[in-house]
Amino acid sequence: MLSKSGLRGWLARSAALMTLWSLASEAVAFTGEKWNMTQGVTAISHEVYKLHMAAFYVCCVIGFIVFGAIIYSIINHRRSKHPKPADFHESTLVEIIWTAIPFVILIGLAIPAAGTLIKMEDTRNSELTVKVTGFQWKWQYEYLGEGVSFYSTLSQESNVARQLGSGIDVNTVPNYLVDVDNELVLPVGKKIRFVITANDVIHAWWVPALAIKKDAIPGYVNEVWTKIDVPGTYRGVCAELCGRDHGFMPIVVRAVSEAEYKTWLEGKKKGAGVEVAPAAAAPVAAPAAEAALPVAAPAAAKELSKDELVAAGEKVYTANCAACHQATGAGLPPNFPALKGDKVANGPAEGVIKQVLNGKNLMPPFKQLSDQDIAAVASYVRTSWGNKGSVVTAEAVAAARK
Ligand code: HEC
Ligand SMILES: [Cu+2]
Repeated sequence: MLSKSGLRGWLARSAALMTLWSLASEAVAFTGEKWNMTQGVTAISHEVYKLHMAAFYVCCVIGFIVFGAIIYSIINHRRSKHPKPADFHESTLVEIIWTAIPFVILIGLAIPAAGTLIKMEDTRNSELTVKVTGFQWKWQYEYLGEGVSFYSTLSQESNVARQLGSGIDVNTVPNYLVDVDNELVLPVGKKIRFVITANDVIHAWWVPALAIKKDAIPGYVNEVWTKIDVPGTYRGVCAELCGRDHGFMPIVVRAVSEAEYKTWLEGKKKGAGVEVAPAAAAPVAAPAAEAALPVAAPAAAKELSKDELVAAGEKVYTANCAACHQATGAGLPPNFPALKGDKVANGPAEGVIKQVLNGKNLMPPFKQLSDQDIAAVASYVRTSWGNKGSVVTAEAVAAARK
């Protein structure tokens, strides 16, 4: 039969054990897929994951020992048990031990981490280089030596839904805010080098599945590399607070087989500068069969009807202009003028082309857009919301660039 105080002690000890047990199981549950860092799809990302888990378990053990000692002391050295506290102090031995142990732990963690860091920095012998440039607020990808370069902006669907008062339930938008118009397509099993920079402010290119998070700094070129093992779509975001639309410049990497990548790259080259719908690049048509067909003229050379031009322009507008001038063309006065009924939009075509190519004050230049896209967006703003301007041709834009 337990005495009253014996029972109390027993209860307290059980409570302490239960607390520790629940903490420990919490920690183990934490390592589950849902909450934990993901393992990623590259050898490096697996190493990073292992480092993360090693550090995590070291923390668990330390936590267990430290909290165990605290709880043990609270229970066993409480005042009701020891009304007169011990009054020892200073112990050289204890101080040496509690300095040496953390030192050993830190070195033990630093050695494997340094090994992985050195591997991450080694961009030698890459088979393909992609230049990544951060813009406010989009990414540009340039396949060096291939003549392929394009911008990757927030998908239209997300962009429309995110506008104030869009009335769209964002839960119905697939991949809301983590989807783009043009994905970065990469081959699996190849060492790919990225050179990362920015055109305006500091951004950071972050794709967790590849264990890459690298600052994109104007005037500097940072290097990093990857070799993706598993085909798939991997999403990331800009990881450096880069201004108002920082949250709206996601990254989508689509890793495909070597053959698929080649087909896609060829498709991009044919459409040089013009957006190629992913369907055109999909590996449905075997390359051989495609070669037998007459080569389609690049989309840029195709004459668009006025309606097609304006429809294309609306897309360019939503992606590039609506943030400031608003989807309704009403702008956000006083800083961002309305284009509805605006004298520049309704004036000579030249004026709009120049405005878009060169920007002005708070408006950035958009010369990175293709002639076709600028012609389309200029036509759109000149003919929408009751504006009475003329449509603009790609030739007029090309002429204005000179
Ligand atoms: C970052 C915000 C921003 C974006 C994005 C932007 N603009 Fe502007 N835009 C401005 C500002 C600010 C002005 C006024 C410039 C000034 O005169 O100081 C302006 C002026 C204009 C004007 C002349 C209007 C007037 O009365 O001065 C046109 C036309 C125009 N923008 C078209 C566009 C088009 C087309 C796009 C997309 C390709 C675009 N803008 C994207 C901020 C922006
Ligand atoms: Cu950014």
